[in-house]
Amino acid sequence: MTRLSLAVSPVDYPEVQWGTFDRKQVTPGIVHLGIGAFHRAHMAVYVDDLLAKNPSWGIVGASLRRPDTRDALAPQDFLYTLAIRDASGTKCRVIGSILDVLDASTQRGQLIETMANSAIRIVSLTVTEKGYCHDPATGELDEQHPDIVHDLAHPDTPVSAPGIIVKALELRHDRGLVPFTVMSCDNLPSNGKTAGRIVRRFAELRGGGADLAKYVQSVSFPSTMIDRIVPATTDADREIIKKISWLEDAWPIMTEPFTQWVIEDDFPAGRPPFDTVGAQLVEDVEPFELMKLRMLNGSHSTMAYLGYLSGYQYVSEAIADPGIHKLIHGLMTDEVMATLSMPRPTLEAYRDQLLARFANPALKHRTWQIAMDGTQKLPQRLLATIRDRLEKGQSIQRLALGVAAWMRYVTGIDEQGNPIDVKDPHAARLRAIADSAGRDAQKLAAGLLEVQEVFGTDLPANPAFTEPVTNHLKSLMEKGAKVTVSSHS
Ligand code: CS2
Repeated sequence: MTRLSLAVSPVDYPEVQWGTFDRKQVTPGIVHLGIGAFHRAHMAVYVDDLLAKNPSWGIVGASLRRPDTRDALAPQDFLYTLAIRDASGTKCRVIGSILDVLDASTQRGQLIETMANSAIRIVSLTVTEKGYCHDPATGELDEQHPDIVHDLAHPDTPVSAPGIIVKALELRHDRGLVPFTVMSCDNLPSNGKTAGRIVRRFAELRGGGADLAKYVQSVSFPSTMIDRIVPATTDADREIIKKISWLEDAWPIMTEPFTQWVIEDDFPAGRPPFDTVGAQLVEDVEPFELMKLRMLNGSHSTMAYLGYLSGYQYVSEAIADPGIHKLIHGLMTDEVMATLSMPRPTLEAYRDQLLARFANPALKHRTWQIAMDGTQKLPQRLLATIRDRLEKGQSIQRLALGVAAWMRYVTGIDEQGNPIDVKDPHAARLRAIADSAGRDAQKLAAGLLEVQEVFGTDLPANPAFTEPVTNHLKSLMEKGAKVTVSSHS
C-alpha cells in the first residue's frame, strides 16, 4: 500500500479530503512545542484551513522528549490523516500545515535557531500540565524541578520548555529582533499568565543582564481555551484509516467533530487571521477557560477514576452507566455551574453538549488515558471548584467523590486485585503513601492530603473537605466504585 506523502496525487484518493493550498509555497511562521495528537487534531487543523490565503504561517513542530513523532511523520513529509468520528461514521482529511518536526533531544540547536528566526512570530505550546515544571497548587515555577535545576546550570543546552523559550528569546534579543508571542494551548487556568509567570521567573533566576530581563518582560503570553477530545491513536485506528483512505499513515489522529478555540487577542508580533477559520478572538478568555476546565475536564477526571475502578475501559462506556451519568450530570449542574460566571442557559447547553460528546461511541477514549497525571490535573479541575464552594459554605459531595476516586486509583491496585499502571510524575511517592496506609482509608486519605503540590495547606486543614473525601474513600475501599457511585449520584 502507498504511504501518504507529498508524492501522492490527491485525485487518486477521493475518499480523503485534501487541503487546497500549495505546500511548496508555505513557509514557517509558528513553532509549536509539544507536537502530540492534541495539537495535530486542533491548532494544526485551524492553521491548515488558513494556509491557502496566508501561506507564511506554516508550523514547525517540536517534541521535547521523544523522536517518535518525527520518525513517524518525516517519511510522509509530515502529512497525516485526521479522522473525525461519531456514530454516523468517519470522515478523513489530510493535514499539511506541519512543515517539519524537530526532536529537541537530538536537534536542540536547530530548534532554538528556528525559534530565533525572524520569520517565527508565534511559539505555541502543548507540553501538558507537567511540562510547565510548576507547582500545580500555586502555579509558580518549581525551582527544585530536575529540568529547571539542569537548565539553570546549563542555560545553553536547555531541556525544559521555559529553558528553551528563554534561550531562543536571548538569541532574538542579541540579534535585535522583536520577541515572538508565546501562546499556551494547555489545559491550565489562565494558561497564558501561568506560562508568562514561569518563563519570567526562569529568566530572572538564570540571569543574563537587565536588558534581557526587560526583553523577556516585554513578551506577550495570550491565554487560550482549547477544546477537542483526542484519544491516543492505536494500531486498530491505523487499520481503520488504511481501509478508508487506501493510504498507509504511520500516525493518523482520531478525533470528534466538535472543536473550539478561544484566544485572547494579544499578538504584538502579528498573528494569522484565526478568526476567519472558526476561532473566537476575545479580550478575556478566563470565563471560557474556567467553564471548560471545571465542566469538561472536571467531569472527565471524575469519570476516568470512577470509570476505571468500575471496570470501564472507555469514557463512552462509563457515561452509559446510569449511576455515572447521573453523578456527572449532578456534578456539573449542582456543584460546578454555581462557580462560573457564564449565563445559566449557556452552561446548561454546554453541559448537554458535553454529555453527548462523552457518549460518542466512535471515540475510543480510554479512562486510563485521562487518569494520567492526576497530581497535575486535580488542582484546576476539581480543587479550585471545591475551594470556591467551601468559601461560600456550599456542599461538595460529588466533587469530593472525584477526589476520593483519584486516591483509590493511585493505590495502584484495582478492585479485582490487579495492578493499575498509574502514570504520574509523583507515582512512586503516591504508591509509597498507599503502601504504608494499607487498607486503612483514614490513613490513606491523610497521607495523600499531605501532598502539598496538589492540596496546598488550606484544604487538608479544612474538615468540610477532608471529611467527605475520607468517607467517600472508605466507601470506595469497602463497597467498590459501582455501589459508591449509585449511593451518591
Ligand atoms: C482530558 C483532556 O486527557 C485528559 O485529561 O481531560 O485531554 C480532554 O480530552 C481535552 O481537554 C478536551 O478538550
